[in-house]
Amino acid sequence: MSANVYPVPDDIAKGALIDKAKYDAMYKQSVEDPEGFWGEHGKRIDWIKPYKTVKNVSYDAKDLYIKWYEDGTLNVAANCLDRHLEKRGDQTAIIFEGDDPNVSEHITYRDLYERTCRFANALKSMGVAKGDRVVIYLPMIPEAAVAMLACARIGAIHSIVFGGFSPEALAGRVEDCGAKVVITSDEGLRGGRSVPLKRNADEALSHPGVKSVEKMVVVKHTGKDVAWNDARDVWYHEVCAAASTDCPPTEVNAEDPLFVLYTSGSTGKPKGVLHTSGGYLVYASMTHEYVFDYHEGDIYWCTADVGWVTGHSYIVYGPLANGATTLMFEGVPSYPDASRFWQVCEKHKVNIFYTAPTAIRALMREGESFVNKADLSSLRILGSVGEPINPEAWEWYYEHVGKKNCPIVDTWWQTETGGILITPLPGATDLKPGSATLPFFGVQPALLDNEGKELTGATDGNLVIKDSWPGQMRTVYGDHERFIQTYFSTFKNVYTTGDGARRDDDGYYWITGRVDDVINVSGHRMGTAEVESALVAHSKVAEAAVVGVPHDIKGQGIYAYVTLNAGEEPTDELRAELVKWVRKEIGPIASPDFIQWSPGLPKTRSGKIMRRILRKIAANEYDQLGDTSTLADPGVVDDLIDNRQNR
Ligand code: 6R9
Repeated sequence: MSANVYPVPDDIAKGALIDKAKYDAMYKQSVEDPEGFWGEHGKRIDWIKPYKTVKNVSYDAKDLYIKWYEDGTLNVAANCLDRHLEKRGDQTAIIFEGDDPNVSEHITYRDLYERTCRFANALKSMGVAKGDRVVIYLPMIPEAAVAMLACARIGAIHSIVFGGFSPEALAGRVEDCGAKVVITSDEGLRGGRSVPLKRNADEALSHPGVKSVEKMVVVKHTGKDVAWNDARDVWYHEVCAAASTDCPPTEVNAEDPLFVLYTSGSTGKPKGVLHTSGGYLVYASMTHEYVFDYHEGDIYWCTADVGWVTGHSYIVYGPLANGATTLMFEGVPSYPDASRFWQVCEKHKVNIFYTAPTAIRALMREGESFVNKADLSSLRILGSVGEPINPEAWEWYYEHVGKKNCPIVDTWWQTETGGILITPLPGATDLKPGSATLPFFGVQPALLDNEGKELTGATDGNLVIKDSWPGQMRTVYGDHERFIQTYFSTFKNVYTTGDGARRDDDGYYWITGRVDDVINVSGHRMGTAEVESALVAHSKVAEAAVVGVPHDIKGQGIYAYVTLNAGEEPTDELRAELVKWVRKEIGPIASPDFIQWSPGLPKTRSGKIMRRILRKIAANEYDQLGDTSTLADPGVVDDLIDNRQNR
């Protein structure tokens, strides 16, 4: 745990939407009177038929239901577009920044509205109706947002598959949700290299299990020649040109599905996480406004991909519902060089910047000179999401990117939660590097022991949420039983997050990682994140991943994979030095038993380290690695096996 505390800066507190007193009062109301609180805040979006019932929830595994605003009706796209036209039709809704630094485009709310209406009509003409599933397999281009909003406009359910996924992964998802239409592009572009999306989609649709797809819509992006199936394929620009810009929004019920998003669990095939319309939009827009202290006119940039939940809630739905200007970036942080993020911040005068710890560590490794090249004076708020941010990376982000005057909101949440649950609010929360701090309004975290007993005070335990919030997932698509089993069976009458956390004396939460990543060394519980954080705090270490390894005496030993900073020599002396260092940082109990030099770590395409693979290699069970198809670079695995330490 880092000892540093960063109080709310005075100028931020003064201008912020929520200060300390307001946070306390609103939080109190939100948990004492959820109906009153969410009844009031539900009005932040436009309803066609206003709701009378706010909340109707039972967490009882035998009779489970989660409903918010259940008798209200609305249209999500109309909330993101139509209602802004009068006041901000000419304001930029989306800034597109291409992979190529010379390509960018401003799209106004009116333009986005018209594009969405045209494409919605085009989808209708292909027979897509309310409740039908549409798979979106696109790069980070404005058409991805248009496609999402067009589905929402006609009540169709979108399911985005990240453009980095393989044909196999795409096929599995298309089959599971029974999509009628797949939307893709000729190619994607990332870091100057093209990705054959249309070819992948063709291959996916040729899988024998995929029988539901009637049409494939193809966006011409790079202009590359692609194979064509006349009976099935249509060009996006052609169907849009033929369609009208007049498309009345379809009225949907608050509990009608908005999207399905597949996410991997600890077991089995990916789950289709289903989110509905009303509660999700209320929660995404409200968290976007308060967590990022969003003010009218701010330029907001979330670097996620729309293929992940962060892109859904915090590139598209939250910001657009709030009438914000949201930046969509097609490229990668390292292209053309490691200053790209900062160049983009300067170019578009970004005020709010939201990214992932893995990106920060990678850029930190390249040194400050890349940050210092850019004018970052427009930045006001920084954010982090996706994994625990180690204090070392936090401090670097704070000092070199934020110049010590931008609060960092470390936002903890999950695909399942729809929006941010535990987070600082810039004007209300003193920061501690590495802590996601305090719950958002309406969120009641609790820590349970393994028997399900609630723990009080400063302690660590299984992180659960005691009551529902409007953005919560409603079911696993096509498998409600799995939903109940996964989230409501381990512990009774709570939502089980699968994460562990520690609460400190100030009531701050420190996420320690997935509970299956907790290791037990001689009867002492230790979060792998804690050891990683210690290793990364060493000046020669760029990144570290720690797993438990079977140990005859201790039960579990500690196995560390370490990536050194560019130019550092991997020597036995340095190994010994790192062991000493960790003993010093945490204590002898945390001494790594093995340190393996690893030039690369196995990561998913969203940047999460796949510890399952690291555990198998450490345990010498590298013949049982399981599915490695979701790895960004499967090649790193061979190197790790060749150089394993525990032979
Ligand atoms: C939004 C997102 C969810 C898992 C979650 C946790 C980890 C996310 C975090 C964090 C510590 C944070 N996680 N944010 N851990 N601090 N600020 O990432 O969704 O892809 O479903 O991942 O990511 O372990 O359970 P998702």
